[in-house]
Amino acid sequence: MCGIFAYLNHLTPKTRKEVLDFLVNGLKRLEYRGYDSAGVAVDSADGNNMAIIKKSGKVQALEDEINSLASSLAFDTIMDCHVGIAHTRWATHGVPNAQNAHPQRSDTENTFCLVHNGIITNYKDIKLFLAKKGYTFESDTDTEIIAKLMLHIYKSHPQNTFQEIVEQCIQQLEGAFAVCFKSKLFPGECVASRRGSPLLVAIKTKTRLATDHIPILYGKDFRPHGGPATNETLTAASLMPRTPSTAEFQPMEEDKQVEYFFASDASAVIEHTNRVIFLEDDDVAAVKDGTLTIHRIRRNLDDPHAREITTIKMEIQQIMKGNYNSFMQKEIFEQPESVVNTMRGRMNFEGQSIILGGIKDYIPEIKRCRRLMLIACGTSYHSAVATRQLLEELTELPVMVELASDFLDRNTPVFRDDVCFFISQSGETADTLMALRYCKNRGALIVGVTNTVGSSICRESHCGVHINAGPEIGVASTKAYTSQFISLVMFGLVMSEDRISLQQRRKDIIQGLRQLEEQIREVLKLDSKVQELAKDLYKHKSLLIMGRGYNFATCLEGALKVKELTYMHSEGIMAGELKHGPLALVDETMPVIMIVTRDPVYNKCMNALQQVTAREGRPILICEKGDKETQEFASSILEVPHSVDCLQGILTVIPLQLLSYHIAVLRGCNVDCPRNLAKSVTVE
Ligand code: G6Q
Ligand code: GLU
Repeated sequence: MCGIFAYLNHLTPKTRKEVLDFLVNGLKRLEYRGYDSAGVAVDSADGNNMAIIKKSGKVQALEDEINSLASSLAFDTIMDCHVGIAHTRWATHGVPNAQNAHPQRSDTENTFCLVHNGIITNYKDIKLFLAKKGYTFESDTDTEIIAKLMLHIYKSHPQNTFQEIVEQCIQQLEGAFAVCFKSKLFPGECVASRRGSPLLVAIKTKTRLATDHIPILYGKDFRPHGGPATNETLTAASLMPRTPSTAEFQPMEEDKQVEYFFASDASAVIEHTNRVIFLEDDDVAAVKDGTLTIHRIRRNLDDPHAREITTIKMEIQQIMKGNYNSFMQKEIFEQPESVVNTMRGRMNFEGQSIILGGIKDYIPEIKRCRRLMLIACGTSYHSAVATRQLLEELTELPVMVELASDFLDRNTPVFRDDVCFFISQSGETADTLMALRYCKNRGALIVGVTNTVGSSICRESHCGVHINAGPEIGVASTKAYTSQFISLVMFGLVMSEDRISLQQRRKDIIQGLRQLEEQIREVLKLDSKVQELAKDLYKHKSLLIMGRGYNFATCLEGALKVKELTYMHSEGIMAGELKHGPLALVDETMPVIMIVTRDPVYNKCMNALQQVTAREGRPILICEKGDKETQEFASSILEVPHSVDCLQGILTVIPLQLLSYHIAVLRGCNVDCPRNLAKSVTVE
């Protein structure tokens, strides 16, 4: 996830400084989507080449760099027609530094350059192919192969248009992407496309546009080999504005003035125009001579004739958060996509195989170790608790789960043949980092599991898994948790690949992973029901969440969410421990949530449920859909779809994320920035 922004002015003279300001401000609006490095490409001052300026860190660092280059960039030069592209990155391949920042380029001549959001899963194959053809690479990104591939296609088909080259290029790409290209060969032209990552085109004209749709040109009936267009084409004339007073189009010279913006979301363009087209997967949008065309390679029966130009009426803040009231709420609802991104390019559902590129070379060594240690803090620690049981089963190794802070307090013995996993969304948590160094000093193999490429934990690990959940802005961790959970499950699957006795189990889990996206969508539909429950709960002082086995981690994580967001007391209780103390808390007034799913400890959970109801407790139940027998004892129920036991925790935690969110709203708490807490805890 990252921010793409491009600006094209056609017959609308702008100084170079104005163009750069547009680009940088566009990036600032998108910074919430990714912020580890940033870059821009504009025409060079002499107009014969491109100037690509990149900087690691926030957009501010890029802006400072641009300002320091003021004289060589010729800020005051006026450009009538120009294309600038810009990017703020959230690294997935290659650490955040200037070299890996975007735009990435095809060659030192800057023949083609592009900005990219997403992950190209077959980049290694393409890189190999291009390397054989003599191409060399200057970054560690997956993105760079796209630039080189563009050049390669161009060299093979020099007669092709810019748009055709992009069309051929994206046909070779697998994975998710939004891309926006600029080329030295095609000045004044910009081409963009998307598959799986968002992208829009915004149009600004002086007066009202004469059209509210852009016809789609389909490859089959549209200029097969550079011949004339046979489809309805959108000409500069039809895109031109007309003055509101006349119904007739009047092609006056000034009406040809048009500006286009390409952006990952509308927050970056809304200050310029509210007329936007949301591109669909595999659309190729091209601007040439001030005219926008949208192309698709082939036409299916139900495909539309045109893309609508919509008028958006949202405030910037609202757009950044989508239709959500807070980043946390948005991140909860992003989970169907973020879990897919965690698995993208790693899980082969057909072949039942999994590759974790960042640790694959270490797997033989890990298989020989004497124990696995999972070390983390807070929510990240809970992802370790959630997967411990499965890792024990799939690896047949002892698995210790440790809170990083406590681990250091104890001078815990660690040995050379230990493998230590450090799980951290930010990759910067001081306690986790200290524990990492402690284990590294003792010779253990260090595996980082983080959401932040290039973070301290990433850099100091021997190998690792990037969870690819995209930036998490809300202090309360939600989508990072489910992605950490899945990353650890995938690790277990890799470790058990050659265990004959575990084949059926692995198949079930892989099948379960495949269904997660849909099942999470279904769980999210509980939102309004959860909101109703929150109305009953928000005035209480305390909330107990009980469960055991695979669902115990959900209790801990749910209680942590409630605590940090609502400032209510909440406790995750291991149901097996009830009789040993916590049962004393239960009476008819104490709010209790119990998680009871059809897993190996179902009967034991039912015992706990009866212990609670016998004390007049009327628990809210999180259980499997249609499980009438269990539901009999509940005051209210939240049904989640059935999954394989070890993945059920991904589905049971979501209602608790939603519940803590709604209680926090009702109590008037700041959801994204709970009091006393920070997103990244860099002090011990
Ligand atoms: C909770 C939190 C918090 C977090 C820890 C560890 O909602 O965001 O508990 O998980 O502070 O942070 P890292 O995962 O970044 O190491
Ligand atoms: N995969 C690309 C990279 O790591 C793009 C990441 C992004 O979306 O910011 O460079």
